Amino acid sequence: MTKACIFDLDGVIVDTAHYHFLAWKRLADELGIRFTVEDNERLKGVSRMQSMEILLGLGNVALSQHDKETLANKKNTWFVDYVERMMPEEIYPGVKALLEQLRKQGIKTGLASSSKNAKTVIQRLHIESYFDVVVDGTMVVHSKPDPEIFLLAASKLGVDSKDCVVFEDAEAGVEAALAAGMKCVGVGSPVQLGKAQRVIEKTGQFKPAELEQL
Ligand code: B16
Ligand code: MG
Repeated sequence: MTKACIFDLDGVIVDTAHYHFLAWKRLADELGIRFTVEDNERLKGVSRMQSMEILLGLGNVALSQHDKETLANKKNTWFVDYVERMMPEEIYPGVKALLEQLRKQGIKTGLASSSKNAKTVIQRLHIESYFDVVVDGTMVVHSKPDPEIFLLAASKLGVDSKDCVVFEDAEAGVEAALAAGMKCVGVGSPVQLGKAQRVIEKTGQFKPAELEQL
């Protein structure tokens, strides 16, 4: 029986995934690396420094650790610029209603984002109070597809993995949820997220009654 729903942030609650893409694209252009929307799928859900490595790998570019960190920080300042201009209305339609319905039914809600900017994003959206627990990229060592972030969220919620359902837009995130022994609803394309128990187009279209059919 589902006792908790754990939500990814970027691409599930709000389209910050697009802001990450724009910031990485700007860096790729500066470095002369060809970087497409398809390439960006591999960056979803993984940490900032792992994303940096994937981007450099695409261009066969080798840099020192210091230079990689400098460039990743630069990308982050561009991403944070987007986040600071975000409006609360940017939350995906139906997400707040879903969170409210889940809680009314006694189901706990958690947020588990690889992003070190997750707290700022949910503050901008005014949705901190909708989650019983928030776990972000500052609190884990291993990023998705490692299950650490979801296991930490479940332990903070006091719920067994088998009773948790994760909502994820990234292939790495679906893998992490399954590795944690949880069920997963993929949000996006079945091409990337086919391993999830169910794939939906938009988070807001999901109904709590569907949890028991997973
Ligand atoms: P930051 P999520 C992830 O967030 C993004 O999907 C991923 O593209 C990004 O690299 C990662 O956060 C780290 O973000 O640079 O802000 O720390 O999808 O797990 O909510
Ligand atoms: Mg995501």
